[in-house]
Amino acid sequence: MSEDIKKTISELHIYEKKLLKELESNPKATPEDIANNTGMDIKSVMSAAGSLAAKSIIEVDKKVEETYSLTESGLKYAEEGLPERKILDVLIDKNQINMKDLADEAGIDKQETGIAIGWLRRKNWAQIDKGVVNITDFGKDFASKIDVDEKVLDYLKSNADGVKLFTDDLVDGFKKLTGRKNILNVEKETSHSFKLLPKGKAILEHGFTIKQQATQLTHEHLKDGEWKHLEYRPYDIQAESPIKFAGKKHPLRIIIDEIREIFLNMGFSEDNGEFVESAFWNFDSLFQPQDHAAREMQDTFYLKNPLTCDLPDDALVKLTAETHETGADTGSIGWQYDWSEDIARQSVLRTHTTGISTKHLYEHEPPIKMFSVGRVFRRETFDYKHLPEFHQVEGLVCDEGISYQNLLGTLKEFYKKLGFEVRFRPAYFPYTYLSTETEIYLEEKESWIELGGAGMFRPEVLKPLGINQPALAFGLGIERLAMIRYDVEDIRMLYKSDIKWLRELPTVNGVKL
Ligand code: FA5
Repeated sequence: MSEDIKKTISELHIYEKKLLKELESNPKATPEDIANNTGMDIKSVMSAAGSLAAKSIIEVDKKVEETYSLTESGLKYAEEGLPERKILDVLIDKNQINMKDLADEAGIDKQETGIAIGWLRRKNWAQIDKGVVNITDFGKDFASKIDVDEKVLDYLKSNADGVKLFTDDLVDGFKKLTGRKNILNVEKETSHSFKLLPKGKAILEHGFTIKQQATQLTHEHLKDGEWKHLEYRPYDIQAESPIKFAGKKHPLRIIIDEIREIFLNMGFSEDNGEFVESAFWNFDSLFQPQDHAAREMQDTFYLKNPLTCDLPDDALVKLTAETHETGADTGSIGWQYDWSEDIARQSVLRTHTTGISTKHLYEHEPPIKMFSVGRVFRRETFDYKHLPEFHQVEGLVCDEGISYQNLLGTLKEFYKKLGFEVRFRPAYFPYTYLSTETEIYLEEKESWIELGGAGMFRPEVLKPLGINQPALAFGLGIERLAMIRYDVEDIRMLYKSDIKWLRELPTVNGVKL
């Protein structure tokens, strides 16, 4: 305890010490007393008190006192009577008044009549029937009686300096008046009082001296040798400080950059495609038959503008058509239907990044090692793992001797570098054989979630493109990786711009602020 107290004392600011000393000699000292006695200004006293309170050395008690007085119109009512009283005075003579004559008869402002009628009813002094105001028996009684709010008006008029407390007989009237606008003035006065806590008492018992201390070493101190004689106040390195949130990349951007770096380090080069693509590259070049379910309007966004896209050169189109129809020289019998150029010309928002792989194969000679990151679009309904617009990373390796083993090895290596352990499951894609899907286990959902599709391109894909070497390819979802990396249960969170979540996310993978 004593060591603790010594440390606390050594870290006290001179103002804190002065305040404590004042409380020692006068436990009831107000901030003003302390300011007067020590020569500190009130702001410094309050800031020292706040700091002592934060260290549980003293307690700061705040009291707000309200003083009520009459506003200008309040005073007018006190002198001339409330508008409902003026009407009542006339009603006592006449028993009833026509609504339209009310202001003139009672000598009140037209704007006041609405409020006055409201109070006449509330006080049960009058009732209104078909535009006529009639006095009640209860109202008649008040000819000689003063209502509770009128008593308070009177009281406030004779206490022009203001009233802090109302006696019991005035409380109801006061409440009634607070319900009316522009009658009462309220002045709030805040006062503070301090109380020594056990820690504060222990500090004073231990005792300390008040000496000017240096908090900073200045150029002058060093130049004139003053630094040798100065006493320095130690820093409290445990003191709380406000959390600063640094500007940073969006979590999706962080993971995309990381993915790019991993593939570049694995010797892949980067290619890019366009969001708007022909159905030819998005589907036909991938041996996806023209009546394939994925090509349906309910799965794919077809564009009006541009309505169609150009097809590549005739030889490729012809070979693709033949392969779809009969299998051409690929060893397959194709899909056995009439292939349509018009369908292939349709423009679509690309549904995956795999069209980039086929285009890349057509435009490059093996050996090829290419990756591409980009947005893809599907007519999906939102749910915790589906978005209509998301990112994929596509990968393609083509060379003599490339095998399915290389595909599994590449994917394993990629996910390992990202910090994920995945499993492979056999799958089907019209353009690959063998095919696989990678999955990861989601603890919260107690289920496996699919991360990406992959496979060896079929001859029906490669041959028309003029490729005779084997090729592996994969298309992996990026948002799903981000979900797991950032422990997000719902994929939509990534696009919500939830500022609290974004601020508190690690700036760099795994490094909390
Ligand atoms: C494809 O897109 C294939 N082109 C992958 C491929 C490439 C197979 C090359 C073979 C060779 P799939 O439709 O399964 O496959 O999508 C791949 C991944 O994208 C999914 O595993 C998932 O991680 C992600 N994904 C798919 N749909 C959505 C969606 N609506 N929202 C978010 N992520 C999605």
